[in-house]
Amino acid sequence: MRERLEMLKQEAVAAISEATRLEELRDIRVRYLGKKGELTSVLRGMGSLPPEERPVIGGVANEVRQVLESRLQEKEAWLEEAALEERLASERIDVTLPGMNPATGSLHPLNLVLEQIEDIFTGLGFQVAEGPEVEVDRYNFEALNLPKDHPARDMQDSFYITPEILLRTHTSPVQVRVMESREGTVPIRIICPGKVYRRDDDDATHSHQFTQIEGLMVDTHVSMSELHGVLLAFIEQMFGAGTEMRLRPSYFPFTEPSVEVDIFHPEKGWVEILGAGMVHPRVLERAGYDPEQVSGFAFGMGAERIAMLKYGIDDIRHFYNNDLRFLRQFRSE
Ligand code: FA5
Repeated sequence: MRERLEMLKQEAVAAISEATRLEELRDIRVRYLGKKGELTSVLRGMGSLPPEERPVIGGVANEVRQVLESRLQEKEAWLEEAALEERLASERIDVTLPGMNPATGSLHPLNLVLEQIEDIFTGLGFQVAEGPEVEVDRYNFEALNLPKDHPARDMQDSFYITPEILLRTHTSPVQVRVMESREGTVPIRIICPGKVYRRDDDDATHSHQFTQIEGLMVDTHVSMSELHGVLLAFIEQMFGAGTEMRLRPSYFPFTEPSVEVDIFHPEKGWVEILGAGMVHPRVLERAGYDPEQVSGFAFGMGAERIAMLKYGIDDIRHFYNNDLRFLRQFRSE
């Protein structure tokens, strides 16, 4: 039995020293020292020994167990250390290598301008509202004092989906939607940015799809001078203090009086940027407001026109072509 133990020890020690992975050590431990391991099974056979030999063999077996334990532990520590070294070597980072520059995107110039416009108007106490791009005729025209046979419908050539549904031709229907939702209460101060669609022929300054920002203020004593003041505050913040603005008489069925607003551009001269006016009493009335009690102004500006003036862009089609050479010029860094 002593020889068996001796052999077992040699075998196990050799296996431990040959092991190259921690899992192998775990298997060796189970094989020799585990409950069903070989050393245990040798010890189980001790019952058949004469009583005087049992302590001697027991001592030898214990010694074998201790030797194997300590060899296993040593090897385990060594393998762990080696694994750590290997990981450190493979994960080494060279902090002196030049960095990689991730490609960053930037805001589209139109969004850049829309954000600035929203910032300016929220600073003046306006809230941002939204409305659908697919609109019903009633909101796009009728509630704006443009009945079906009104000649001024020709001012905005439309994309109809059905006789009653169309792509909105301007953001003015949002005026009506907001007034209806406020149910006769004041004050209302909103702007509404969004896409609009017209059967216009595309050229350097016109597009069949473009962006408008509607503005609406309704309160007990709103007059043309408030409209003038708000627009001038906007224009000076957008184009710089001292920028000149002029109001030209114009016509919109939903405002009375109506104006068109131009600003003076050092190279282009006077340029129209928006239409505006005092909300027509009939529009107020249809949206649930008493024109004897409240009044309001409204305006609708073309965002592309503003961006073109601000950044010196000569063709509206640049906004929609996704040419990176154009878009990269608006990176803010
Ligand atoms: C309107 O659309 C009115 N709803 C504006 C309004 C609102 C007036 C509230 C009164 C009260 P107009 O059709 O003029 O008006 O368009 C307004 C602005 O949109 C124009 O000044 C111009 O800047 C821009 N715009 C008009 N048509 C085009 C187009 N095809 N391409 C690009 N911008 C356009």
